[in-house]
Amino acid sequence: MQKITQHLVFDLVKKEEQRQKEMIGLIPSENHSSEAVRSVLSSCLSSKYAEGYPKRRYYEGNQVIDEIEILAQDRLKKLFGVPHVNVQPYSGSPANSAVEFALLEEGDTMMGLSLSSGGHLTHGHPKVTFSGRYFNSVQYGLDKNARIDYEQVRQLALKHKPKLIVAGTTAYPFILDFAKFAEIADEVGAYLLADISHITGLVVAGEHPSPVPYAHVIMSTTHKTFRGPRGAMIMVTERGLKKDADLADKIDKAVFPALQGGPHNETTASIAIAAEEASLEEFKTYGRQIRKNADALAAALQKEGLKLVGDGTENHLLLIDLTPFSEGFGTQVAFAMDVAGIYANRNTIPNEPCSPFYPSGIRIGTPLVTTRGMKEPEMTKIAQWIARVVDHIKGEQLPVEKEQRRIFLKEFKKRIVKDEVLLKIRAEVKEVASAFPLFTW
Ligand code: DSN
Repeated sequence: MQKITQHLVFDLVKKEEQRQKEMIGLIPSENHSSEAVRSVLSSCLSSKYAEGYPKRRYYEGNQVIDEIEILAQDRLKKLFGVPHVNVQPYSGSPANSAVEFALLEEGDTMMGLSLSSGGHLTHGHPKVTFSGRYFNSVQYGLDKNARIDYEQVRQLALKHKPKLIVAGTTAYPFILDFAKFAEIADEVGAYLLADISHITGLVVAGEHPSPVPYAHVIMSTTHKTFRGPRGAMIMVTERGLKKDADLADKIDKAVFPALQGGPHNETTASIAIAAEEASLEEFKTYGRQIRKNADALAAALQKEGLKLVGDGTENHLLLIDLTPFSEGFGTQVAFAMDVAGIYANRNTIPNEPCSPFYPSGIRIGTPLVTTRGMKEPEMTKIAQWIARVVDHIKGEQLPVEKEQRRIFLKEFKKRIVKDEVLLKIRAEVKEVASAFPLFTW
């Protein structure tokens, strides 16, 4: 008889849980979710096929699933004040692809913030993505203060007459001016899609202006600041229905049957739970603390002598500019921080002088640590640890030649996992982090 080795997987899950508890997570797009959200994810709901929409399914036995999906839709409609929500997209990229598929024909023009300026692949990144290959993609960028260049957006829109403008970011530390985007979209008759995946929790908590009065369609993942399961939702606003009475129907048909099959009911149910959690007063406190922590972290990093893109943050996210140390230093710093017990990701900075593969920045954010209950004093400690890591490896220059870089980084990685200074910081991080459960709200 074949030996059952399921315990190997369970052991690895435990190991990952331990890693998360002992380390400090600063990836701004990640979050820990509540016990309720997580328990529904492993329920019997995943055993059911429910292709279609409530009351219009292609499989029998969906009476309860219908109730669940309607509950999720109703809670989100109320929370955001929108007339239509689709909760079936598997995640953010499929959701943006569905919006694009619904609103554009092949070859139509769309506009989005370029990836290197803090946009997203699905916002029209050329050549390698669906949005960049099947549509005529025009990318806008930032001004000299690292903020979205709204005048450039306007000029490009007037010139290229896009059918769709995307307002959304993944590495941008400032408030998005949805009113300005709407003004430009109206001027050229374009649909405005707000991709608020990173900031949904801040919008709900009143810590970032809402796109609801301005956008026609709003897309968000549900696992970032919203703190739900890995999934996504597409909302159609009153303004959207006014522009196009068929908008909701177009979006629904693009999600299913155009791009997806059966919805993940367990995800739908946990989105319903997350929507209720987000409607509570505590969630406002959570959003406020994300912001306070981000400001505290920014101030402490600057006090340690580290440079931030835009000199700080207006949301949950910060970009450390490492060019004062060396160009392309982000990779080494991200590796070394990970050894020191703090995980983040390397990222390009505006006008990146090196390359997207060896960028000069580190992207960090406060949603994860705030969910754990950390506050301003911990932000000061985190900034000091990061500064110690950077100071310790600051001579580790990336070679110029491509093959040399690969060899250097391989050697560097091998060397730093045993580095005593970094391992000492790791022990300090572990002591502090272990005192904070993963989810405290
Ligand atoms: N991968 C996400 C992020 O890290 O920002 C965006 O989809």
